[in-house]
Amino acid sequence: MKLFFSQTSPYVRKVRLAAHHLGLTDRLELVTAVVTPLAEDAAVASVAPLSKIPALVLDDGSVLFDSRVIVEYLDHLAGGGRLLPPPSDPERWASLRLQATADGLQDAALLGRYEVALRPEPLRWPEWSAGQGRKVSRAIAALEADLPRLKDGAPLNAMCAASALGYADFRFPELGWRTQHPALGDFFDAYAKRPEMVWTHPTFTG
Ligand SMILES: N[C@@H](CCC(=O)N[C@@H](CS)C(=O)NCC(=O)O)C(=O)O
Repeated sequence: MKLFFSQTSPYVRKVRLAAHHLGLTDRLELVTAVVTPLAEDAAVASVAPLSKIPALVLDDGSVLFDSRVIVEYLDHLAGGGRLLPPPSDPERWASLRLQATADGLQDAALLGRYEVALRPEPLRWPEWSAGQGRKVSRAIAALEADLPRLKDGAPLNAMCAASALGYADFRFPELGWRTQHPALGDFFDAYAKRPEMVWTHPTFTG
């Protein structure tokens, strides 16, 4: 399978963490793609209408995109039920909410990033950026409130949170979120030492 990928994308990182947990890393051929709303990657756009990464091209040529869909597919390939509790377990819905919180943190941080990296300075809108920043802050607080689930819950919980917090650190180190959320900081800093976190760490060249 081909995974359109960038080392800086937190959504891709979540997928790679899941693949590692499931023993599927070797099945993913990483294909580098540089995508922004202003610069599409022709290869990605030709298979995925939104031209976003991650996008996964299966061996039969069909394509899956959106990290949540890809993660579910990988879990299915690995036998199912290894990332999330079953639908009969209320914890499943708590895990999916946690994933939505972490993905939403990434969405807001990415929009904040595009605002400074892509939008011409005269067109920037500080109030809008501040609104994205508030979403990021509330999402981080919500992740800390879910700390027991990050430590002892379904495996996908920590992968989602770690990808999102790693992206916040990478793009907005000045946020200093550990000051207000030291327990979450301790959790993340310990989790970030895992080998799969180290080799999926975002880099400026990725
Ligand atoms: N909901 C999507 C979001 C994916 C996404 O926004 N990826 C970014 C890279 S980090 C992207 O492809 N941006 C290009 C664009 O917005 O055109 C997912 O979970 O996969």
